[in-house]
Amino acid sequence: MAASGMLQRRDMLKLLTAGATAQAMAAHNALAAAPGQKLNVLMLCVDDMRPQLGCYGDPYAKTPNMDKLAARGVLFSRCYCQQALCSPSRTALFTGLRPESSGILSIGPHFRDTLPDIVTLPQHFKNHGYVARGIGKIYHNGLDDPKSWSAPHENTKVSGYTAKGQARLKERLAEAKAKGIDIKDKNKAPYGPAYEDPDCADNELLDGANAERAIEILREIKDKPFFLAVGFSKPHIPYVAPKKYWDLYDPAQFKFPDNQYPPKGAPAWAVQGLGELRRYDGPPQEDPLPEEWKRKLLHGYLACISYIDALIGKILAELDALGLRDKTIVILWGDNGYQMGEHGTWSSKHTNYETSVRVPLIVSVPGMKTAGRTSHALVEFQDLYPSLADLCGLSIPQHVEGTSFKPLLENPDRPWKKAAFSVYPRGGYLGRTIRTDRWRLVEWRKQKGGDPVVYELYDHQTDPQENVNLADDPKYAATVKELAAQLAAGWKAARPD
Ligand SMILES: [Ca+2]
Repeated sequence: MAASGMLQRRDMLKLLTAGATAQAMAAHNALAAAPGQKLNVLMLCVDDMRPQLGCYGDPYAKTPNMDKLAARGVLFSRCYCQQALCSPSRTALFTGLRPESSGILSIGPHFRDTLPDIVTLPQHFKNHGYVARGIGKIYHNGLDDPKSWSAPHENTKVSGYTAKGQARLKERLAEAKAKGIDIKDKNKAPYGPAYEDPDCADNELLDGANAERAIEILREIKDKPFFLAVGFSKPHIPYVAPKKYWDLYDPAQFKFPDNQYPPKGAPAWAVQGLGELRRYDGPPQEDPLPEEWKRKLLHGYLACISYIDALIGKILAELDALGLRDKTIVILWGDNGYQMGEHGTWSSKHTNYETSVRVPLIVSVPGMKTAGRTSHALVEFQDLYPSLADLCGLSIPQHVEGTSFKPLLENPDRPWKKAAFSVYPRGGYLGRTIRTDRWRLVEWRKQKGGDPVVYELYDHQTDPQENVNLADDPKYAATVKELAAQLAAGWKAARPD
């Protein structure tokens, strides 16, 4: 009997009773390291990169290196972050606690303020004899966690702007100050240019410089078991990438989403406006956003994605050159989804909709027999901690609120979780959302003062763009009730059987 893929339990029993123990166990442990060998982890963390990649079927994105990684791994088509905002999303991933459990539902405070002894994902590896290193944006900027790392987290001192961009930012801050605006207030200070397309080398901008340093770190730690996290700050706006990546695209060809309006029947506060975008220098204040700006923003976003793709290519080439690929799990993710026109908003996340919470996730494990496959199972960022621990033979700490998806890497089509969960606080409400195979329900409860509870319901079978809220249609009352109960029952009740 061929031992390809994950054996079914009954096949396993058959083999065991037939005395073919060794063969069965070898197949069962297909994703385990060889005895005495520890698998390394290379984690590639990309800021605000939605699943707009070639390997996700995007018609524009030029991402040959990430596509190649997908061909060597399993691509998850329905992975959800737990909150569409950098710090809460990353905190959930790295602490193993969902945003409501950690209390981190905004950029600050630091999780150590309330969870001083929590063991983070890199720290767990460090505690098990790994060298845990981080460079670039891993935790949110300014909220690093020294306990996570074996050596201090690094970030090269290179700007994300060119000298011209930096000068323009300074100028805007001085103008704001002169107008009496408190520029130390993070909610009021203006930002720099929305985009730049300098004719420069990759390493003249922050991410390129960090990628070079990441390669040096790889060389330093190559002989020890390592957990290396490399964080990229693009394609988060401002869209600054070397010109050669802009030149990969013809913006005249771009077609925009046909749902540039809020979902019909959605509460007014549920959709993000253009306020954040308009703090950058460039985009006009008037509505609607002019067509040329829409083209410019998508052009810049894609240029940045291609820039990061090239840097990831360099790091993976080094992994190969050092002979580490066969000993290293490579995992790539974007920390939240993004709207580029969907629901009428641009260059933003900050919602409970599919466009904000669905994220790219690719996992490549040495020796996997499922390389190049896609899993459509529902998985969550909460699952990364237990999955990586499981794949490397480490225990899974009790506090971790997720499920190892190792079985999906062995059989991407197997039945899996019943639901994924995310949250977002908006307009004085806390919006909690559940995504099942077919539905998305959002339940909005006032953060202060109780009632009323407001629902949104979207049917992905007929409305994959989430354009029509069905919650108030009496025909769907039973569905709302059922999903609300499932939401209340939470993640434990949604675990795979
Ligand atoms: Ca982000």
